[in-house]
Amino acid sequence: MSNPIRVAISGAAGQIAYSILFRIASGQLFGKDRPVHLNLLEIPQAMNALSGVAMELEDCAFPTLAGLTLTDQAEVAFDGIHWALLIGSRPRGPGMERADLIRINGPIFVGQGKALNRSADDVRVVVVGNPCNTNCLIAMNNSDVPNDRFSAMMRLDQNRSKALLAGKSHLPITAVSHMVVWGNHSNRQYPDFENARINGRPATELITDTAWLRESFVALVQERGAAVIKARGLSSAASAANAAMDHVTALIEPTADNDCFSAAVCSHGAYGVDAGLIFGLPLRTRANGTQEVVEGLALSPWAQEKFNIVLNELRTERDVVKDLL
Ligand code: NAX
Repeated sequence: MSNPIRVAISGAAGQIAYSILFRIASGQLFGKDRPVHLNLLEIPQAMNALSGVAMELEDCAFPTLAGLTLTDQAEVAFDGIHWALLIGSRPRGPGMERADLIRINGPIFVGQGKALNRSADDVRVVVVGNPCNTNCLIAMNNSDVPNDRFSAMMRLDQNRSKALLAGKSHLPITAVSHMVVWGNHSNRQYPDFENARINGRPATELITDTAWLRESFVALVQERGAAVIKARGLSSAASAANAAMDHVTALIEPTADNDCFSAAVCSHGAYGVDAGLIFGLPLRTRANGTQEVVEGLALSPWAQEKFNIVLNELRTERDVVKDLL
């Protein structure tokens, strides 16, 4: 077996971590022939719970699990790592506004951004903890790690969108491609059914119910997280962990010729998005493992209006944390 790949996971005693750690440790993400060393980061109050998670990981006797490091210090967790999955953050409490959440979580990502300077040269940083786009913006701006190594997760939104379009058209998930979710992982995101394809054809040719697409579909995707909380009493965890696996895989494996995927990355100005914002964009991974933005997708005036709403939301979030950048 080769040298272990070192993966840091923050919020490692939380719900999403509980769904992803065992899949990574079992070799499902980086391969059955690639040992993995997990650096598990938590806050001091959760270290005891984390020790229980570590016991369970050990008790699985995964051949690919080369070792575990448990810590409440980001500098320790990020030392020499190849991947950082930043899942940990404070949840939104009752009566808390989005701006409050941004201000509470922002400082965490200042410290973690600086600590990422200890990671390996080829590190990739994936932010899942909410508000993930702006947390990613803060970490990126406080780190010497190159901007193109940072991304925030829109994949759950992409997967939710695909499942809905497949269900509506009575076709398998694999029939849906080019599912772009623009902007922010928030309820102002715009899941772009106009550019989606089903069996290679525009989705709007197979699903002709425009009212459903514009009103029901968009709102269902935007509000899906809230619907899960309402039904389950807890936020999406297994599906979020699954999306994080898909997100990492999409960054590693070349994208199929006839597709693209959605992730929030540092804008270079495509589609009129301010350079430097962490914005959900259509991406492709090249054969050499780097990403390119798919340019030239058309937005109807109706779609452009949705796009502008989420762009303005992210500009506002950036303004709220400007002293942290
Ligand atoms: P949990 O509350 O179960 O777990 C979060 C964990 O993070 C806790 O164990 C907590 O102690 C830890 N934590 C808090 N501050 C930390 C810090 N400074 N360093 C290290 N660990 C820290 O939440 P969970 O359900 O696992 O969700 C985690 C985050 O993912 C939340 O912010 C949630 O909103 C976000 N989500 C993001 C999604 C996305 O698509 N981007 C979807 C799912 C999820 O809502």
